[in-house]
Amino acid sequence: MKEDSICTTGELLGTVLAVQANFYRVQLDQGVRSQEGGTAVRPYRSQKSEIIESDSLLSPVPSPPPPTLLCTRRTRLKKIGQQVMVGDRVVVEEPDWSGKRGAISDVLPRHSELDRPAIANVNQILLVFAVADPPLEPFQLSRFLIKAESTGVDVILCLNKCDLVSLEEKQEISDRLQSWGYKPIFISVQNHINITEVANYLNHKITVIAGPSGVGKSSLINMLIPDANLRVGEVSGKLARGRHTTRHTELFEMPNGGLLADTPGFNQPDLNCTPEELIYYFPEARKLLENGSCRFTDCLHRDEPGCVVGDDWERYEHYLEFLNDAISYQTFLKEQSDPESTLKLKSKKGQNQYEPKLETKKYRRVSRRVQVQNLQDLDLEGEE
Ligand SMILES: Nc1nc2c(ncn2[C@@H]2O[C@H](COP(=O)(O)OP(=O)(O)OP(=O)(O)O)[C@@H](O)[C@H]2O)c(=O)[nH]1
Ligand SMILES: [Mg+2]
Ligand SMILES: [Zn+2]
Repeated sequence: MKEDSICTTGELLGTVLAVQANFYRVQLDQGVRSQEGGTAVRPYRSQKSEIIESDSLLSPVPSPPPPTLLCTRRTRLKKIGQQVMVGDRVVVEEPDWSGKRGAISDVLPRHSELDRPAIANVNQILLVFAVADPPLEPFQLSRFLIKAESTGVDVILCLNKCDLVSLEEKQEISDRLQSWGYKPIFISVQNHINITEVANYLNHKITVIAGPSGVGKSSLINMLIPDANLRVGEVSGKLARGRHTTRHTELFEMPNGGLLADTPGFNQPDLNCTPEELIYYFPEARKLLENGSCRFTDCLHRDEPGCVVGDDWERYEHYLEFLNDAISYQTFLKEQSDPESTLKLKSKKGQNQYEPKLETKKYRRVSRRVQVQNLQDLDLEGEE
């Protein structure tokens, strides 16, 4: 069947599962070939807000896993600087079925792109926290949620280890998160609670699992995908550079379709959004802004008159704190884009590049720095 479809066009579509050195592990679509750049079945689509997809009905009987080929990237793609990322939808040419090799000749447009981990076409982030052990830290949870929201892909919140708390405690957490605009799924990997429910969210999607160290991310993946064999309980956030840590990004295939990526637990995701957009990553504040607007269009919702957001919501303090971060980050970016302030221009091997200046104390010896910069400019002009 598959071979037949190749013979007619010589072209196949697949998804990049992993990048290893200069090779790309590509899982081909099930019995599907490309048709004028489109596909008959696109297994991993972006369908925001739509959780259960109707095309799961297309394959009621589990089919054998589609073939995986180790592929190189065509020189043409290298020449035009076209990168291939994990998660990319690619066109594969010249499949060698016995050697399981092929060549990537084209990359379809991405509908999303995460940078840490670097994965294209992610549909959703499954944020995993534990209700206990490690204890649920609201500020940390908030930070992860904001980071996840800022990627623009859907966010699912999953709270593991519910075997460790009472029903009342669970209810309290649930009420609190509801006021934040989230409806968490309580699970216990250990006691097999609600695992199927989580699995249903993951069908036919590319999902990245994120969350702090020790909450049970790898345990969950191992339960969902027994073949994944991820190490559990060995890696802590602080030791995450140890030799057991997975350094490369890899997508694991769910038994019923759907791809999952594990991430090493990190405890403080960086926030790098602008001060203006930050408020939109708080669902509870977003709702207030949907129902009205602030008097000033550049309102940062601190204590400006006529602000519809106000301070009457639990995470307001978090907002103010993240806002400070966002403002500092913006200042940092501005300085970076103004080479005279923090960077110096160096000429290496005939190429100009910016390097950070060693001096970090701000507002000192400005005139001297400007002088040095001018001298460097002169130097460069002299070289030309
Ligand atoms: N009580 C309880 N313990 C669990 C549960 N799920 C996982 N654990 C334990 O939690 C510990 C950490 O699990 P991991 O799966 O390694 O956690 P992780 O999120 O992958 O951690 P990092 O890889 O460091 O980011 C292990 O000792 C697991 O056995 C659960 O549902 N209940
Ligand atoms: Mg892990
Ligand atoms: Zn406002």
